[in-house]
Amino acid sequence: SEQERTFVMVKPDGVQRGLIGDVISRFEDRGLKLVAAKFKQIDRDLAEEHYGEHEDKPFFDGLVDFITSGPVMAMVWEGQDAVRQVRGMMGETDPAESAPGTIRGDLGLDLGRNVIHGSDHEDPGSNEREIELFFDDEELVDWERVDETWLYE
Ligand code: YYY
Ligand code: MG
Repeated sequence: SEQERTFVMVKPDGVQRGLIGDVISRFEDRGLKLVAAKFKQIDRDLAEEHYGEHEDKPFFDGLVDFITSGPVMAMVWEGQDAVRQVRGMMGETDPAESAPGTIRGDLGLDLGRNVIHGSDHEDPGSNEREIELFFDDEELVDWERVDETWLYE
């Protein structure tokens, strides 16, 4: 299967709770490669564009309030089938429905405070769109992990 890139962000609840390191460790341990990272405060315009698919939903305003309520850790991770693999590691949208062992299943309890965002494998192109929204091309770093020959056949 293909090498691909996915957009991930530790949300304000995860930052405030000191969970950035835990989330990064899970992706590093899995063998995914960090390609870009940016700790930033999202403004309302960016939040509304990022979550544009949900603009008609009843939870939209609360979601924008939440995601702009404190800094986030925005990242790009690369690997084989990365979009779907990261979604699997995240668990379900609702932490209460997420299996233990997943990020949301281990680190959260409430739907509106679910610690992490990841591009949706059921929305093809969302990864590229989200990466472009948060990062300039020159911020994406081209490098090789020393263990790549041991991670892939
Ligand atoms: O991609 P994912 O984050 O798993 O869920 P989405 O359906 O894209 O919703 C985005 C975001 O909105 C979700 O992480 C929590 C919040 N949300 C909510 O507060 N209430 C809902 N009923 C659905 C989603
Ligand atoms: Mg989504």
